[in-house]
Amino acid sequence: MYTTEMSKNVKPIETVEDSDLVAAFEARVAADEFIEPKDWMPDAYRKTLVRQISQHAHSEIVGMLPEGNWITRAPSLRRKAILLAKVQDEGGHGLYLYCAAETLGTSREQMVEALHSGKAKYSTIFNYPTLTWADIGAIGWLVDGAAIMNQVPLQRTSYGPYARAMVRVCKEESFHQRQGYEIMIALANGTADQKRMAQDALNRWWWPSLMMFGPPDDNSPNTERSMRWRIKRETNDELRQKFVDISVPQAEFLGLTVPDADLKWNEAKGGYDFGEIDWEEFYAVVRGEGPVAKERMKARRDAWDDGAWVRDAAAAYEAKRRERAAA
Ligand code: FAQ
Repeated sequence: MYTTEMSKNVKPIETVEDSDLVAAFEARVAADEFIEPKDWMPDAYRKTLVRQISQHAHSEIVGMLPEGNWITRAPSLRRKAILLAKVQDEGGHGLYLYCAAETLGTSREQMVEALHSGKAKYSTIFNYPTLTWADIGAIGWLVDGAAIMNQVPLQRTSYGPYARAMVRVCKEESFHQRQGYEIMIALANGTADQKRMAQDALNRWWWPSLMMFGPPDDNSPNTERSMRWRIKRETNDELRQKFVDISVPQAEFLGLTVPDADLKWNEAKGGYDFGEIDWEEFYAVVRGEGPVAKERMKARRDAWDDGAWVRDAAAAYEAKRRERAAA
């Protein structure tokens, strides 16, 4: 995998980089200053950011597929217009994020190539199929809900361009979450069949949504360093717990049942205890064995190939423009 290969090349910063520069960098991070593209930064910080931001960008772009698939089948003009706008927003998020990663010295072509060759990751959640209209509600409610939980702290991530991209992304994600929850409200209060559909979607999306936050902290190789460098501001488990605590009352309001027999309010911790996540499933999906992983990658590769003429035309236009300017 592209990101793992990169991290294999990470040299121990204390031994290979000027310790004064590292100390000055760490002091700036500790003082909550933003690090900007032209500032000195440890090689491992740059690589971690490229890994995380490019993975995030790929997730937004691949994430357009499960919902894009429903635009032509949305049940009304209003729902169609909203879904179209949402899917376009996700495309925009991918573009801001690719731009943020490019400021670290990697090209968009390199990132896209890493995705298409299977070396780069994207979120596990987008490897599950959208079987019914209720899945569009569940994605907005739970997937965008989980994305917001993870991304609100990223507005304060230590790398300036990533933090600033996140401010706009979070505003849009918040609309996405509401539109999904509103679909769920309509279905949960609709006919018995519609309510069953909503419950079925919750049953299928609940556990994969919890997996979006990544492996448990004690099995998360990147968390410790990313927390120290304030790339991540909260750990995977902290965010997952917050997500459960917010989402369970929302499910209750809908009159739906969270598919977890072990779910129980824990007064002492002020949060819910919940059942064990199927980590084998998570790692299988990370390895590219998700239910619709092949279909997702094929769609992305085909879109890239189909767009070749646009890239060629843009490059030819730019070459002519430069020729004219030089003449
Ligand atoms: N899927 O050491 P950690 C969205 C990998 S956006 C796949 O804990 P880290 C919007 C991880 O890369 C959703 N791989 O890693 C939307 C690492 O492998 P590596 C995306 C995963 O980076 C909504 C290894 O496991 N959001 O949904 C996953 O410290 C609706 C070990 O993990 C972001 O990307 C996973 N779920 O923490 C769009 C947010 N989890 O690279 C359309 C930014 C972990 O070392 C429709 N990213 N891995 O080989 C982050 O916050 C972090 O990167 C985490 C992972 C929390 C995802």
